[in-house]
Amino acid sequence: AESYPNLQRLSEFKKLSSDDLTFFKSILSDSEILQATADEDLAVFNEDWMRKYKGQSKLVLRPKTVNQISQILKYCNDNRLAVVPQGGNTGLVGGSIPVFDEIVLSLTQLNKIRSFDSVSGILKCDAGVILENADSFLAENGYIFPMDLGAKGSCHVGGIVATNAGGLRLLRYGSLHGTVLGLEVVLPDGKILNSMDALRKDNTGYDLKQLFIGSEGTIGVITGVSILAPPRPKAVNVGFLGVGSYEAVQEVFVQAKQELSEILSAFEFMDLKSQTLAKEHLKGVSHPLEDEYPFYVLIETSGSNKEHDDAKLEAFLEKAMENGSVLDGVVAQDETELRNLWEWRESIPESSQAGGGVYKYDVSLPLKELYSLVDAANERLNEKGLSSTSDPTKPVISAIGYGHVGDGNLHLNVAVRAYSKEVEKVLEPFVYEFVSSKHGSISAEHGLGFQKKNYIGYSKNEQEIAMIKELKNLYDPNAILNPYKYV
Ligand code: FAD
Ligand code: 2HG
Ligand code: ZN
Repeated sequence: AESYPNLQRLSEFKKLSSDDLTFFKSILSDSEILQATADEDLAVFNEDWMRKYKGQSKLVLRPKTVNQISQILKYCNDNRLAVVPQGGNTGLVGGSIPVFDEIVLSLTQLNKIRSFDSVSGILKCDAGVILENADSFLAENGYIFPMDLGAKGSCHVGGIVATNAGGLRLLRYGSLHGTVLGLEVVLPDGKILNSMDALRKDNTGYDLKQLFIGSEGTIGVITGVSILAPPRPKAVNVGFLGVGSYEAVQEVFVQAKQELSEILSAFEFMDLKSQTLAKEHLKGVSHPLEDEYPFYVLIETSGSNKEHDDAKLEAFLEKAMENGSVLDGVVAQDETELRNLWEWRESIPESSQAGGGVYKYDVSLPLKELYSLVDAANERLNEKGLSSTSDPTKPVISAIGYGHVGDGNLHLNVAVRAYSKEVEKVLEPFVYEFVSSKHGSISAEHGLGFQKKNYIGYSKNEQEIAMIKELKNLYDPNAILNPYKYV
């Protein structure tokens, strides 16, 4: 993990004292306070999922009530103690962990379902509910959580809202800016903003909750979420297709939209190199397609009538194979096969860092040029002589591309044998300049966090950045929330 030689701890932040601990002990029980000791360095809370960033917090608070969170923030604000809100710590931009000695405010123990309305489909829950648990609860009631992602077993409902995560179903259910109907947020001064009413329609002035969706813990701590859940589809199909070129991926996408229209629920693409890494990682599991193809597409349909959906999918595949845009393909015959096909897509983030480390770029680009960034990155790494799949003296293993084609969102992962400044300097700001020149976004879904703190200017103009800073100053004038990150 990285150290930060060019970054100074801000002296205006107070260092933790025994008085502070006395206060926290007065409002929290022993199990809600974790302190660093000689044998406990709190690594789980100090280090990120990629093992790329590492903080030095000596204190983790895990309150069970909103009221405790309000008291904690008020105290920290009055005493200028810096705080990092943390959910499941699966974020991929170094935003969820401290940089220096900030207190970690973990939401893990604020984890109750509050209510569910089975007529409207509106779920109200604490921010610390794990996404998979929320979805299992909804499944029991015939509903589905309107977003899904590979980290579902660890990430929190509050965490995905704080990052405005996109995920695998955005194509179908839209972004959290639409599905989140209400939030409860504790502001840095301890005030509780209750905006949990959860109305589909409410045009009475500014839509305040939107400010917190995607704010990455910089302006308030989300404690409650109201979200609109759609009915759980009765029929789900998944197909895994081999495709000859990126042009053909686009053709398949257009055909899928036309032929499958309302039942299309995911359209993901992967390049060959991503599958090569996944094969190494999923040792022993056989790949869905026998032959290799330059690109693969995972397509999912979700509907209410299995026969109808099967017929549509079959007709689409027949056409696509006839006109040559799809070269080969399999369709899952049961739940196990379906999960297995998804595994070849969902395990890529893990596979790409299994060799030692990974530089991740998560960008929006015009669909036509989505893959051009992967080609450009590979060209640049090769030019500099940094990349080889077989030569262990080269820092880079390979640069792979995959992602949510349906949303115009590419994931470029540069798999490395170890994190190195040399590789990072070759990739940054190169990648951000490339994306900006094509009028894309340097973060489609993972956020800016720590990784992209100096690069916001590639995607936001001066006036936008000034307004972001004004909002931050207004609500967090002491800047105690998630410092050293993008604001
Ligand atoms: P954390 O990682 O703990 O925190 C993320 C940020 O939110 C931090 O800045 C933190 O300070 C803040 N935060 C967390 N909780 C709160 C809160 N209650 N109040 C205020 N601020 C808070 N992302 C996608 O968009 N799409 C994907 O498909 C996707 N797939 C992934 C797959 C894997 C295997 C992994 C590891 C990550 C993936 N991600 C994906 C990244 C994604 O950002 C996170 O998984 C998720 O959104 C973070 O939730 P979390 O609870 O772990 O939050
Ligand atoms: C995904 O779509 C996630 O799998 C993670 O957003 C992407 O690891 C990545 O770069
Ligand atoms: Zn993604």
